[in-house]
Amino acid sequence: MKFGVHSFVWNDAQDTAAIEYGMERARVAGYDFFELPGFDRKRVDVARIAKTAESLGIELGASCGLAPEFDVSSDDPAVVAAGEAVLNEAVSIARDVGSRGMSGPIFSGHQKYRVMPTRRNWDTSVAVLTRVADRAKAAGVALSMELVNRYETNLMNTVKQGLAYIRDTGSDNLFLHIDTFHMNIEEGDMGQAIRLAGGRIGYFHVGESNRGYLGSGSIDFAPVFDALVAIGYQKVISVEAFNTQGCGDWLKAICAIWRENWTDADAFALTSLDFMRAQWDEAQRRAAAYR
Ligand SMILES: [Mn+2]
Repeated sequence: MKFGVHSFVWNDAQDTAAIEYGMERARVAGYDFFELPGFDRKRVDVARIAKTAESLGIELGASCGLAPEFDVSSDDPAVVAAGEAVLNEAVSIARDVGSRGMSGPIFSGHQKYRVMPTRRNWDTSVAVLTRVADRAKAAGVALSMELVNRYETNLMNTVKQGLAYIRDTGSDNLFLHIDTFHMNIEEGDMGQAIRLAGGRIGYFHVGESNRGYLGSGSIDFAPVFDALVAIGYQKVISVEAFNTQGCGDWLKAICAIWRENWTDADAFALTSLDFMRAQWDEAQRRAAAYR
């Protein structure tokens, strides 16, 4: 299993130096995979970070979220077009850093909505992601939509809804990016949700219920890892967490990062990798007893 870590564990990853620092610390901690957030290509030397990743022997993954002015489910066609352009740029960055995938909450604005989603919002979003998934396929990039909780989108929050959305696109290059922090709010049974998603899982985030140290919250991870083993999941499992320096003010507000859950990023990275490896190994051993 490939284990990854989000760049926000160390910093906001918005320039070349910040990204290289995070990548190096991730490699030292023992990770195989490093997740990048969306960034402005003018501030980041994309070719250089691709080369650095290669020399460190760490795989890069790309992700992004959409601010309200780039909401691809909007009723305003100008906002939808702006959002589609952001997604196309994110796919091209993913290709150029050598990432095999691009993930994140990319099907709507990443925000707390105060209105019900409409059929038109859904259809608008589906039409955009159908096109973006096609372009991503041509670029060799698999597109994964992160199912986030009700406070961060209104369009869909569960695996069942995500699968219906993928069916509506008809795409074979659109997958689900699922996250234990969000599932803990939205799914009645995380193991069943993972089994339902099955081969459509493109990317997986491990986050504790309080976004703090893994094991310090209320999530029961054993059924989660049992389900990942049961479906034969073979992609990447990444820990996602933020410190208050780890993301900009906009994302801090969206994700309600109001206090430090931990301060030593390197220690957080090390213990998270140990935790995920132990959970994975224990799930393998439990499964082996019934083979
Ligand atoms: Mn996540």
